Amino acid sequence: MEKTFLMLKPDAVQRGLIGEIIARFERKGFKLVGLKMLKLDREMAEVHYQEHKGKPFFESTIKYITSSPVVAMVWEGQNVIALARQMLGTTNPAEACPGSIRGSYAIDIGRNVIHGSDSLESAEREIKLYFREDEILSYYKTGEEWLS
Ligand code: D4T
Repeated sequence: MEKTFLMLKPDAVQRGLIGEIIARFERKGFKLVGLKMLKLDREMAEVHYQEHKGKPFFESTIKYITSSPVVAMVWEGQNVIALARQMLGTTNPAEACPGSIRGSYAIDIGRNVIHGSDSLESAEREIKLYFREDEILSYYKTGEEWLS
């Protein structure tokens, strides 16, 4: 089954949005298979955002993402990578659909509350970056037979 990496950013933690955002993915029908809270150091943040090194927003993004704890998660489900990105909304909350997570809870591109892998390749890379294999669980979740 497909897996994706989602991360609640420092503003989501500080603004008390952890439960509300996790609930959206639970209600959608996805399965939480990995969860940890951590504070990123600069090295880890630079690896996470390596594709943006040298861009004008790189430094501010690193400062923001390392400013406070984050919640790192692995979610599992049919087509979860693309569907989770839809649920997140566009990178810039100013353009995100009002019902999406960024459209509901964020205003500024530099404080967009959540990260989600944008492809199978990045999901695999990001899951490996944050989780050891034994930290990702495989289990039956009640009701999953009603999802497809
Ligand atoms: P992340 O990776 O944080 O989930 O965001 P996205 O996948 O939706 O978007 P991204 O990689 O293009 O951007 C990474 C991160 O940089 C911030 N950013 C981005 C910014 O402050 N200004 C900008 O112009 C862009 C493009 C927001 C997200």
